[in-house]
Amino acid sequence: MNTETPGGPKFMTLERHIIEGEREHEGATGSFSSLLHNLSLAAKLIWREVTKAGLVNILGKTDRMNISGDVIKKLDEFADQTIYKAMDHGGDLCVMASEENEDILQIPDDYPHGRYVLIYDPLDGSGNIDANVTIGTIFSVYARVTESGMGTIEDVLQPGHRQVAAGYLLFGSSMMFVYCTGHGVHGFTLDPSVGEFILSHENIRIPKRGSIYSVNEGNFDRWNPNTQRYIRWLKEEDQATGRPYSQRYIGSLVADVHRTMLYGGIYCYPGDTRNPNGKLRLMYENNPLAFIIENAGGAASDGRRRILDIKPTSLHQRVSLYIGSREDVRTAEEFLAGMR
Ligand code: AHM
Ligand code: MG
Repeated sequence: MNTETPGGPKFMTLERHIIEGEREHEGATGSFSSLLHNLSLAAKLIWREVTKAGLVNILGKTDRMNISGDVIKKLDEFADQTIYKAMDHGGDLCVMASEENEDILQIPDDYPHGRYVLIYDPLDGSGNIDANVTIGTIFSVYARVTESGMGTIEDVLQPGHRQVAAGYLLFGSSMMFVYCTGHGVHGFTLDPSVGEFILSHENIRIPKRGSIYSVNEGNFDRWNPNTQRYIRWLKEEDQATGRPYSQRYIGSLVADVHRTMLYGGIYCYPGDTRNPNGKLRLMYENNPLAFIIENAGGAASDGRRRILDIKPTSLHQRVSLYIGSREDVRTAEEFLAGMR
């Protein structure tokens, strides 16, 4: 999409971008656009709460645990419920799944059931909330595989390459809505004075190789020797290959991957002796971010397979993640295969 006009750059809002994208698809019904529109409303509602978090004592832990055993904080619940409520009535979805819920989430009987499936991590990096560090929401959209009526687990458990869209919201020093429908990755920044997302990062491309690695190195002793050798290699001095790499780790996956996409390099969450498949969830975290990074020219792997080719077996399945610049991910795979 060209944003230049004789009078200067177009004023490209998210709304306009979505509608212009829809016009490029013959036979589009508007359902997909309405889905993205409702998500952008949820984004603003969550951002409003996030900015007030320290003021209204919304923080603090509830005694409920999520399916992965983490204590859920109240802001997670708010984000979870807000997304569900913003999306349940539009007639665009047949089923949803949220990282905070054990089972799939049905659309209420009294609302129409649509063609799409929404999978989301309502508030990723929530361990960072109390420290006012960037957190985010990750989402993934598929077309249903069943014919009609209520969606099923079969509609949800599709491999990542079948995503029709993915994106994330970033609650940082500004609020961003980044999304991809398979035609480039585009980032919009919220202008709070008018309440609109404005195109700020058009067609993001990740560098082929970077000089930053991002991993929780506190787990070093739990990694297998190949993983350890790879991380050690990144830290060795060698001017010819641009090493040592710098290390950055926010501890919010969505923020670490966003930085990796803009600056290049690699984010890793390897399997270890405690979590053989790592910590991150295929459906809620790895697949949507892999779809985005691949569309930005990067790569995402579990160490030996392309993330988007993995056939999911369960809703909360965990998979190791190596994501970022194409050449960095290839180097990681070579180390993990014992080739280097
Ligand atoms: P969550 O906050 O949705 O539970 O996601 C898991 C988070 C990721 O955002 C982050 O990258 C990772 O857990 C950090 O884990 P660790 O503390 O083991 O480094
Ligand atoms: Mg998460």
